Amino acid sequence: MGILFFFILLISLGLSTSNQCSIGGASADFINIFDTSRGVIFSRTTNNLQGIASYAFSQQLNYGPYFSLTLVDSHFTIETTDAFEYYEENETLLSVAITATFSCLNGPSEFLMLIITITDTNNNAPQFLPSDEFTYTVPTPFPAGLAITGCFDGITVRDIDLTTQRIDFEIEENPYFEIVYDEKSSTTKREFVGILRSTTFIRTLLEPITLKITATDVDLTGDPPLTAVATVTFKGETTFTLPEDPVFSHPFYFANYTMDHQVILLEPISLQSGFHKLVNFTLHGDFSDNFELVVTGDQVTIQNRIPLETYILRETQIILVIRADREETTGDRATIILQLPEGISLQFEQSNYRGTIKNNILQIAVLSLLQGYEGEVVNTEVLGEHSQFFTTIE
Ligand SMILES: [Ca+2]
Ligand SMILES: [Ca+2]
Repeated sequence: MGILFFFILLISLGLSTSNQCSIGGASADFINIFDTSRGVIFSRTTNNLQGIASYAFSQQLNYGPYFSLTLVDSHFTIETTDAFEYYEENETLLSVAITATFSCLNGPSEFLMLIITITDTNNNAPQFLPSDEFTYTVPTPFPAGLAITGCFDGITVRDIDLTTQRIDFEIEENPYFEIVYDEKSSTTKREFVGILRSTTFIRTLLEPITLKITATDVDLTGDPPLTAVATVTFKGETTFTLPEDPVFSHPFYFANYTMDHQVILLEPISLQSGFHKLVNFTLHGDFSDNFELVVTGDQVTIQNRIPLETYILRETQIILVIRADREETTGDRATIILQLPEGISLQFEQSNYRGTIKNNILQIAVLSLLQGYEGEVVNTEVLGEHSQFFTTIE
């Protein structure tokens, strides 16, 4: 349940049984305590010691003293001081050494060394610095995979436990951002830096987004991990916002083409988003030159510019494509299905022609076609009971 924190006190007593000056036991010792230990951590019965002449702690300590040494009524005792409450706050050493010099009732001074090893427990939760609320401005458009927090402005978490190895960061599920532990930036002891990165290209952030982030400690104590929670708010920098992509309200539009060359859309063409006066609508397709677009407000209609030729009208339908484009957008396209009128059939000007035969010559009016002959090769044929006696001349 923790990491040992060695605190060795070696007493070089130079004991001589002749002068009977000793602290009892070995001249060097190891003491194992927990970071949560308080009070007496070492006690020995001594013989003929007059007092503690001096003592010193490891020179690498920042503050202290964290332990007090006393010799009362032949009892040598070491106990924690009030400062030990803040040992993990101020120190990083996993063990501390004490050397002490004792004066004897008879004879020369004696020496002692003790090494205290402290077992770390996970008694400190991670803490976001300087507070648990962060705000970042995202200069949109922002590319994917770059740090929102920049090189020197990561999210710092402090966990003062002696054996904390790193911090596992997590962020609330969202489509834009992730957070990862950045070992390179974590150069201060006990402080761990997380960086926020974009996971996708961010075109705009119209509204601020606030997400929960967590920091969970990873240490060598074997104790359950502790987690701290903070919030981070992302605000878009609107001065560089890209225009919104135009998007048609439907992928397909249907229209009828009438015999008198009118185009009747079943519903007007419009954008469901991204409408702006700078959006440019264009028509594409094999017969796009026959038509033109008319933009009125946020609606687009289509009208005939050059009548479709007859041979085209024999088709059932033709396909046109309309595009909506604007600079710095990807644009959009929709398909217009233009239903053509029924095929135009051949029709004579008259349904009946009457002629006479005089001197074996047929006298009859010219047989003219009323419709359906434009651009077509028309074949004629004479049918009937005496058809073998007649033929047509174009
Ligand atoms: Ca901790
Ligand atoms: Ca601890």
